Amino acid sequence: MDRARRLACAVAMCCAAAGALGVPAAGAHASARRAPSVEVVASGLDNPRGLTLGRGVLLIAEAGTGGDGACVPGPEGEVCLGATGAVTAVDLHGGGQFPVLTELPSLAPSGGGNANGPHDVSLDRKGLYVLIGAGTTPAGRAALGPAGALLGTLKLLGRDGVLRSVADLMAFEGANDPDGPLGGGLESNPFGLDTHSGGILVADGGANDVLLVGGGGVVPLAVLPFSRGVQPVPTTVARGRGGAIYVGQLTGAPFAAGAAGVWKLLPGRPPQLVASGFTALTDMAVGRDGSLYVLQFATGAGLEQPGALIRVRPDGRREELAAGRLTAPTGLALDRSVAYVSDHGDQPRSGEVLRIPLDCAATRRVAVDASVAPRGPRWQCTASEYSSPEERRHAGHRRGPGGAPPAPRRPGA
Ligand SMILES: [Ca+2]
Repeated sequence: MDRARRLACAVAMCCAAAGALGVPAAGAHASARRAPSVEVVASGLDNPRGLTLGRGVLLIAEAGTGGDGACVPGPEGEVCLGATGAVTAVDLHGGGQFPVLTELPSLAPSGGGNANGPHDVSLDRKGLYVLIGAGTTPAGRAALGPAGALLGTLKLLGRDGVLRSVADLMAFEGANDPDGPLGGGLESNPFGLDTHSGGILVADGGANDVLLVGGGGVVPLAVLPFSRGVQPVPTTVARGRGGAIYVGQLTGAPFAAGAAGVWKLLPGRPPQLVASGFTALTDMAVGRDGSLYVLQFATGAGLEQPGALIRVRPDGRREELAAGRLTAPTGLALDRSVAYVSDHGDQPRSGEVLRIPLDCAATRRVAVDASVAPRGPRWQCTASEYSSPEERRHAGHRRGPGGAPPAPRRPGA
């Protein structure tokens, strides 16, 4: 089994048997445009995962490389504990990487790839939240002793520098097992975090549920439905306009191309599939214009590389950014005109974070579904779809959508 597939199984924990969601597969790429200029802003990372932006700083969760501590069975064999998980910061103005948190728990097989450990980070007014994965059972964590006690938890590094406990998600799984009636088993591997207003959201890939954390408690919001025997694993959760909650998924083995979807959670109703045709989502974010950016760990069946970053416009059009440039990407953060992506996210020591321009002209159209594919003989960026006036000028934009000249502006209009 290749490393991509191993990571997916580490996230999914014992993915269920063969089968796939009955949704359209990703179709042909078209309209290649000029290559985007992708930059490496951080390197030498150990299994880099989720990202968050502070003022001039990018924070990176590193799942570590495991270690020579106690060992427990994992989905691909034995995994061993080490204090190699970390949160690393990158100074986006002055450059340089420096540690923010070190010696966090990490579980990994021999070699240190596909680790489970710090999986996501998020900032709010209280400080830095750190979501620590596990990829094991409550009994497995207990067998690791005190050194493994932070696996499967959410911590908060307060502005006073003190690391506090927010929630014990492994304990919640052990006591409640929300997907138990579906046969999901007792496992926890929290992977995705969102701390925007309205409460803290966690996507637990091992437990197959989305959780709301707050008020000293944990509330299960949703268990994604199984389909044809496949356990769809929620890996990412993000809030959209109006407080809507979106959940992205990594499907189970055999990881059919185009089988992953984005679901919208609705109070008191089953999750609603709102976008389909994706492959193995690891992160997701909502842009300033309401576009949804989804990060695919892979593009091919069986998690064949490369990965992909797809922008889904509010009108359904899809574009791929940095096409062909990503390898096993695992984390995404959006700034005004760029995306930051954790790349080689299943690798020890060779993980990177890339800066990718959101320039509309640097993307290529992705025809995923005839019902949402752009129409007309030629797709063209509209003036408002460039991420900055500089990009608009650079692309030489002079005409409106469909080749029509833009409406003249009246002074004072
Ligand atoms: Ca469960």
